[in-house]
Amino acid sequence: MKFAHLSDTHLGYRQYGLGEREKDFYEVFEKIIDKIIEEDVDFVIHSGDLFETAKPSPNALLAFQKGLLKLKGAGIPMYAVAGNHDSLMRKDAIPPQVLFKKFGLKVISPINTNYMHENIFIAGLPFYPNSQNKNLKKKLAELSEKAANHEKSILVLHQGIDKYLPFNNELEIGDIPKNFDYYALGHIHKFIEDNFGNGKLVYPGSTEIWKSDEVEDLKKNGKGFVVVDMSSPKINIKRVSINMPREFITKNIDFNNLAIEINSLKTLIKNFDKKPILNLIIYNVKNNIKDIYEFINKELGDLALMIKPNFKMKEEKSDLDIILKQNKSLDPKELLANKLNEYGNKKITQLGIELYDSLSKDNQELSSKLIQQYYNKMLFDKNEPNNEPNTKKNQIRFKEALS
Ligand SMILES: [Mn+2]
Repeated sequence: MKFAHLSDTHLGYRQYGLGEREKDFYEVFEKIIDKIIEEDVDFVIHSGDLFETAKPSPNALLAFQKGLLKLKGAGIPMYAVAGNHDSLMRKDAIPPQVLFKKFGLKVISPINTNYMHENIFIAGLPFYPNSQNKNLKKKLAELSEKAANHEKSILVLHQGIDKYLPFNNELEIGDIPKNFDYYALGHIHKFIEDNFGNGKLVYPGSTEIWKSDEVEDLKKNGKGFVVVDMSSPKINIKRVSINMPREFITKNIDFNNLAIEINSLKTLIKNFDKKPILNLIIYNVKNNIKDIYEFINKELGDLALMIKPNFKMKEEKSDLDIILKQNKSLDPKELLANKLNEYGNKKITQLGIELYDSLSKDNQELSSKLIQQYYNKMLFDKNEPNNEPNTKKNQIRFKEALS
């Protein structure tokens, strides 16, 4: 018994507002369906975020309908849960997946939590937000109990788990029941394969680059789906990668070599089938962003679908950098003294150091005494006792002293 597991296809996503990117997502989905049929599997599991939104456009719905009917023609049914993208977080709302029941889609929902595919128990739940955590755990316990009656079982979920997603997760790894054989997960967009419970836990990842930080995962694992073979007790997982329709290129460019680097990029991309997305990080930039922007656009504008430039200014050295360079010491008292010396007034330096000492010991009484003494010495004659700092005369003298 073999099945294909995919997730996070995000049909209808118009990345950067570009129709071309929307089509890329459809193209990848079509390729995946063809590949699944080639793999001659018995059924397919989709772990959510089938669509980008809970109200997909007719184009997105048609792209899915086309793929689903192709599978149906090949005698391959599909089981699916809704993800956070294709659910409306509202009571009694139904996900767009429901539209395809008549086309043979087996929707796994809180009402229809489980199916039998021959001897395999397939159970699951749609995405539950954090606020529904208790409910989710209760439902998981119920499914685990049901699975105990079956020899082979699959749990389908669209959730973040702390072990793989440290922030923004809804479940801890300990919350997942251990008696399933395969955990068909969705939500995390990179490919994850782990041992868990009796068997394997897999996030196939998104099928296209949904966010530019997924490029790294694409390079490492490829984008695509997995084929799971459950015929023998030891589960076998095969990763199937799909060629992406379009390249994402990230390049760091030193402004001092701008012309050369842009030219080499131009040579690289000019024969691409589809215009790439360019992520350009240009560093050592002075105050000429507008000129650089215009230059890049003139050179590459026609060859790229989108250019995302990121300008990094040439760094100005801070005071602290200078002090640290001059003094290799990190002793705060020494650094303070060096800084105060810049005023060229020994008395100020001395006051600063004395205040540093007294305030380090939280001796506020001594500190105010030191300040009082300093200003008395600086502002008033010794012959003029009982000076009150707030008299008008004193304020004027104070200003003169500072100017
Ligand atoms: Mn997703």
